[in-house]
Amino acid sequence: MLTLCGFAASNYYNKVKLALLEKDIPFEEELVWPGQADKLASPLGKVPYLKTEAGALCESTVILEYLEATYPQRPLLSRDPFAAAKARELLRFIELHLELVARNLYPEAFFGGKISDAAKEKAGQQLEKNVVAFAKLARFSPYVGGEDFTLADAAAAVHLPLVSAASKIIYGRDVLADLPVRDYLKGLNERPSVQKVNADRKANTEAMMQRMKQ
Ligand SMILES: N[C@@H](CCC(=O)N[C@@H](CS)C(=O)NCC(=O)O)C(=O)O
Repeated sequence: MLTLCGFAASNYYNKVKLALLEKDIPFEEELVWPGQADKLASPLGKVPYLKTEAGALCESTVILEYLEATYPQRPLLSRDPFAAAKARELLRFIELHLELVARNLYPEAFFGGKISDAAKEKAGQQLEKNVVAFAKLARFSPYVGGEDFTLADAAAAVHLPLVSAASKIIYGRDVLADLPVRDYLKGLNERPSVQKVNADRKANTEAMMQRMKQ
């Protein structure tokens, strides 16, 4: 049995959870808060990490690739190498060029902290540029890469809402406003996997906020 370790308020955790649910792979969840990670399983102390019979794995995209290679059912990557590479390309853009840049804003946007004006300006400039590039790759027809739900959607479903929310709070403008992200997310919300991930996220976010207050 696979065990997904982390907490359900985490977007990276939810990316993996969504793929597990979409592929209908049996798994258990183990609640691991920041600072509690097993450093042998995840040397940087980050979540998620996945415990498998062969050992533990960290880094969410590596875990997705492992799941895809190990469980061919309900594929989330095309068998066509080029189409599969295009999905990976989108996934990389979403997590590296959008989420990771927007992440600089989270301490102030979501956690009551403060970031410098210089940091806001730098992230803002990078986001503007990267969103234009992302828009050239994304299709939203109806999935982010085209007709099929892929690993790129597992990332988009959890990362894009945070990019929108953080930019709206910090700049007063959603950097993704010119893309059909809202309708796309609405469509995804019809999937039981996405509904489950979102319901668990909401419950866990409340628990996380309580925990941070204490
Ligand atoms: N590149 C990592 C990022 C994971 C990540 O940043 N996880 C956050 C939670 S969303 C975390 O564990 N933060 C705690 C820390 O960095 O100590 C992945 O894709 O798994």
